[in-house]
Amino acid sequence: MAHKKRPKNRPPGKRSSKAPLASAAKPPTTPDGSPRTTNTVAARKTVPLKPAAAVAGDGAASSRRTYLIPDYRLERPEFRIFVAGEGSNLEYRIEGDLSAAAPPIRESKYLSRPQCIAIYRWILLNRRMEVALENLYKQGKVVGGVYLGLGQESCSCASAYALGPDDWLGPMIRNQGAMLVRGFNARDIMRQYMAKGDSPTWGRDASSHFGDWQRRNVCAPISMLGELIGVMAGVCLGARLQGKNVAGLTYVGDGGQSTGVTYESLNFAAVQKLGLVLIVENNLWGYSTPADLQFCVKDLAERAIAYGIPGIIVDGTDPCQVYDATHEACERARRGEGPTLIEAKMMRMKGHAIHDAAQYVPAKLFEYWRARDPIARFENYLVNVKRWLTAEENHKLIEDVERELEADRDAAVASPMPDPETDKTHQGVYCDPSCHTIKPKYGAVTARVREGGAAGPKAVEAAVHLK
Ligand SMILES: Cc1ncc(C[n+]2csc(CCOP(=O)(O)OP(=O)(O)O)c2C)c(N)n1
Ligand SMILES: [Mg+2]
Repeated sequence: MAHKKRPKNRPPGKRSSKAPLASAAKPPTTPDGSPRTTNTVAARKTVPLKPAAAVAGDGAASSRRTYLIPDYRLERPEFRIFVAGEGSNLEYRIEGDLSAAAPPIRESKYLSRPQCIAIYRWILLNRRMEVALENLYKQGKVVGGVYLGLGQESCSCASAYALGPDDWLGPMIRNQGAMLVRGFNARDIMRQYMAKGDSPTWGRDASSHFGDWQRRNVCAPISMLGELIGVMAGVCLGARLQGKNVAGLTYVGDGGQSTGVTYESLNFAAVQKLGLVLIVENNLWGYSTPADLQFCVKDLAERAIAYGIPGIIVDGTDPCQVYDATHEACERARRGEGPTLIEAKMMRMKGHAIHDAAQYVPAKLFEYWRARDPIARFENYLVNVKRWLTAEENHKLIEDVERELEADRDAAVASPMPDPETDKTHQGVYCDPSCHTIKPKYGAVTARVREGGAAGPKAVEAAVHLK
């Protein structure tokens, strides 16, 4: 890791007054009053997000530093997956303590009762829609594959819920819950999977590969892992050129974050102080590769240190933690203070796609995360812990979601396939100057014209390039 330069006028060993006093080297000591489970740790006090700043030691140890990465989790599981056996007996095994009871939901600093209930509803709808999609696939009605976010619904829904009307979303294929929150309906998502003629892309593309840059501020998912990060950084830059700082929320997996474009895009966003909010969805698997074979850092949030931006860890199955971290990151983005990296730890509870039975995953790992199911835990929180929903209200809410979903599914199934006579699938692939105008969304574009006008590179730059 590159060493930070010491400000010229500060003697070695003197701590910067800007450096946070809390050191990551010290274990957290302040319980927040939440009940503990066996390996539940007291949550560190949440602190306003600042770039992961170095805390230098004194005297001779001044070259050693530790960094502050807030961790909102109420549980820090310690286990590792490793390869064992040989030849055809090769398998993944798991080592560590998997016996702890599930942690409680962490109380949100910002969410009100109706907001929590709204998020709960989105999470339920997300889950029920994916169950319906799985059934449609098994009935042979889906064209192509189905990619599910089972176990990750809290992360998708609660993060998108933190966006404001002028902010932007760049979902990945597992973030269908985020698309629901941003205003797409389950009917359209199901039509899209079945390649129906009235689906958002008229049957031209499969799965959740569609967006809406005109009304909902949503960029379509991009399959090439990491590429959305640069696109969302560009969205934030575009808005900035129009005089507005917006938050651009996107996601990348534990596997996808290893790509070069992740580094390039995040570094660009950091240097330009763009409002990118990147959630690294560490769901422990990238295809059949366990996270332990994908990277060596303990927590992916640590990567933020190298970009000079805030990094934060949340339990991705806890909607309150996800919301709080995303909300804080979005506020930072809107203040023009730059990007944030949020690592959401959770588990992909299905295979990579519906055709993958995930037999390579140790059964004990599924058991462990099944006990941390986002819906069951949030339901318990709302009904039994906070008493914000009575059993009857909860029952009614679930019934409403199911009724809505069934109507959406029936309508999607009844939708026509693309009609060869009026087929639109070949349209809208390329823009030509006559097809539409793209107007600035937030204001007139203002770009600084450098001295001497835009008449080519300065002599000194040209000289550098010619070397
Ligand atoms: C640049 C790039 N390399 C490889 C792939 C093929 N690929 C698609 S999904 C995937 C695994 C992704 O794992 P992860 O990023 O952890 O996301 P998850 O599926 O777990 O949500 C791979 C390797 C791709 N789409 N893009
Ligand atoms: Mg993954």
